[in-house]
Amino acid sequence: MSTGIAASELILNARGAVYHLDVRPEEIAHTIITVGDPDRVVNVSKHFDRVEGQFRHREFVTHTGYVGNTRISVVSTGIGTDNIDIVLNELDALVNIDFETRQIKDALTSLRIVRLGTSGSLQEHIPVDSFVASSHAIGLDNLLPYYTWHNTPEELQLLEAFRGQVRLQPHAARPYLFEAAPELLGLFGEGFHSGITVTCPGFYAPQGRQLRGALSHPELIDQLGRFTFENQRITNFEMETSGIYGLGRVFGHRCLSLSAIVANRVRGEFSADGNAAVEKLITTALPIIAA
Ligand code: R1P
Ligand code: URA
Repeated sequence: MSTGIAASELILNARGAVYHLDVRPEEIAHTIITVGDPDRVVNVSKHFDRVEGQFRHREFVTHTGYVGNTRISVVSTGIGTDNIDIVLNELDALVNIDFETRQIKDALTSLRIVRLGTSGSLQEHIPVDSFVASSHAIGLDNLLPYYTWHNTPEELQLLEAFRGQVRLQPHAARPYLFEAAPELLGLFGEGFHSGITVTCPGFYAPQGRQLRGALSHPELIDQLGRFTFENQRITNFEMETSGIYGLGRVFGHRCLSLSAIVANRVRGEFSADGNAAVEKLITTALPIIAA
């Protein structure tokens, strides 16, 4: 029998926990909520009926517990798809690699992963403090090109329309696209706008914000807001969803991203109380995720 995945590739610490998350296989649930902000983890787990474990390493905080009979782990990712690479790989390893033998398991587990995050709206009619469920993610970041994956014909059509209508700078990463898990998206109709979410490789110029650094693509917000294909529009942008949907496809996990809109970039408005909007998103989504 082979020695399995090398110690340099699947890195385990002294307590047998995976390197960045510091979580052991028995400490993670199969329903996962991801949040960007480590301080948001407790704002989710305070609504659990019981918390059975709390883990923290760097920006990765994990609380595992129960809502009713549903075991849930809430994990902070920090900001950006580079962090999503770490979190999604380590979550997958926790359920699909045997840490004793370092072999991939014969029977694979498909996690349910729901992001509860914040986001900027690209449509005038999607105001601050409203919620968006991301039907698709378009990645302007550079994570997924390092993996191999398959797209559906529908995804490729939408991506081609995007590439035709939104002309990025020649040196920008090539955009990629994935849809949400339909069975999760279907749970969040009422009270949620639904649309395409663009994931950006930064918060300022990559989202068209100019403080002192001049923009190479000043028309970006306008072009994203005007994009349309078969009645589908881009609703919002943020910094993780493409990585979650993309690695969800690579590993066979079911993913959905939900956002509280804290900025409206068409109206130039920012939420007066973004924390209250996020709290409302958590209390709206958690019972549905746990049901
Ligand atoms: C930027 O302020 C951060 O907020 C959004 C973006 O995706 C980025 O991570 O999400 P979170 O509030 O979940 O971190
Ligand atoms: N998060 C983002 O990435 N962009 C915004 O405008 C607001 C939150």
